[in-house]
Order: sequence, then structure tokens, then C-alpha cells
Amino acid sequence: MKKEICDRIIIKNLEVFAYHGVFGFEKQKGQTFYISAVIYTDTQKAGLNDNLDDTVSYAEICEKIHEFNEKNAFDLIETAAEKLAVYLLNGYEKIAGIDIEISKPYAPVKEKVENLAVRIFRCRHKAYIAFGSNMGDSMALIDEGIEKIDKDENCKVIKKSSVIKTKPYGGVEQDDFYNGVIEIETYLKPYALLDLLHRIEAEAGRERKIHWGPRTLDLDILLYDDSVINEEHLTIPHGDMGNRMFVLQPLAEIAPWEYHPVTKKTIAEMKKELESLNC
Ligand code: ROI
Repeated sequence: MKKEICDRIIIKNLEVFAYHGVFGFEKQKGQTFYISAVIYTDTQKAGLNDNLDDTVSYAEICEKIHEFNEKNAFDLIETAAEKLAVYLLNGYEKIAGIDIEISKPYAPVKEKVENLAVRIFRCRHKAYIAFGSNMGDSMALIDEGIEKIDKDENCKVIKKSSVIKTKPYGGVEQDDFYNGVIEIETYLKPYALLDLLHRIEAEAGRERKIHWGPRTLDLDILLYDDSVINEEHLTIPHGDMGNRMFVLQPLAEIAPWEYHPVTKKTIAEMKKELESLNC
């Protein structure tokens, strides 16, 4: 989401009485917090039609923020902000992104300080995830894994390709794989998404024993918006996707128009190229 080209609705210092805090007395007695939100949403249709149904009602959002803070208490204002952002993004499809600031002016610190606050920005990201399995009840493991991604409050599965049976790639002799790709919407940043996928793989009994060996469930991030990340534990776009027909075929089924942010080739072009190499 490009913040700078987005319209916004602004809520400043909404007062709530809540029980967030690490200390017992904070959880018991409560204190006053101030919440500010910048809601990134396209207001043009409402602006042209003068119709409340075409925008996000600021009154409704204020009520939701108030209610949320009455019903939920967290140790950290970081968590209060994170959960509030997710609650609002999940409740309102029209919200493309949101800044949340939680101020805690009466926080128990010894020093004299005017205010303490956290401010976060969360928005919808599009990612493509490849899945694969060649151990155990592969179909059930794949279905469960995808369901867990969809059930996570930070993710929603938007599309799923067909599941295809493929010969093992990579030189290790092993059983055939079941492969496919999903498109997801997520508020998670790349490393947090990677952590979630690793957790789901581990719950499926995944053990990282033989390099490129058999696996109960493999979940790989292929693309994440148009991000390019080259770090020790994370490479986006997936470094070997251009050589893997078991990735390009299902990805081309659901998103042939997407493009590789470095080479600028579309997925359809990448698949065609790999096909011509394999002939
Ligand atoms: N080969 C196929 N066909 N499918 C996979 O999901 C797969 N995953 C891997 C290796 C072992 C490299 N080969 C694969 O990680």
C-alpha cells in the first residue's frame, strides 16, 4: 500500500479507560489512555456520492476502539496496538491500512515525562506461498496447513491452485510430491510470516534432516508484494522458483500476470522459458 497516495480519515486522542499494563495495580485499577488512528481508505466514491455507505464511518470506528479497549487488557501497549489494528482491518474491508497510536500519559515511571506512546502501521500485503509434501497423508497435511494459515487472524487465503503430483526435483531419490500454490492476504511482515509458516510446518511433523529430502509439509514464500529481500534466512522472491516447474505451473494457474520484481518477467513468461529449457 502506498501511504502517500492514499486518502485518510483521522481520529485524534480518543479517550479510553483501560487495564493495559505489566504491573498488577495497572491491571486492577486501570488508567486513562488516548488512542489515535489514521485510516487509509479510498474516500473518492463517498466524496462524489455524499453517501456514508461508500466510506468508513468514523463514529463506528470510535465506538469499536472504545469497546475493544473496554473488553481487552494486555501487558504491553505494543500488543494493544497490534491487536486493535488487526481487529479493525479484519472488520472493515475498505480499510487498506491503519496507523494506531496508543498514548499512556499516566504510565508508572519515576521520571517526569509528558507522554509515552507506541505508534504502528499495519496494512494488507499480498503473498504467494508454495506448498509441498511427500511424506505421511500428504493431502490431509496440505489441507490442515492451509486451514491453519487461513485461521490465523493475520492471514486470509484468497486463492488456491490445483494440487499436482510431481517428480522429485533436486537429485535426492524419494517419493513423488504433491505441490501447489496459494495466494494470501496478510498483515504480517515477511519475517513474522516466515515464523508462522515454520510453526505450521513443525506442527505437521516437519524435520529438517536431509537437505532437499522428504518432507511432511513444506511452505515457502515465493513472492511478497514486490519486495526484494536477500538475507541469510530469507530470500524473496524465492531464489530457485524460476527452475521449479512444480512452483511455476500452479502459480501460473492462479496468477500468470504477476511478475518477478527483479527480472520483471511475468510468471507466464517464466513458465514458458522453463518449458523451452526442458524440451
Ligand atoms: N521436488 C518436488 N517435485 N516438489 C517439491 O515440493 C520439492 N521440494 C523440495 C525439493 C526436495 C528440492 N524437491 C521438490 O524442497
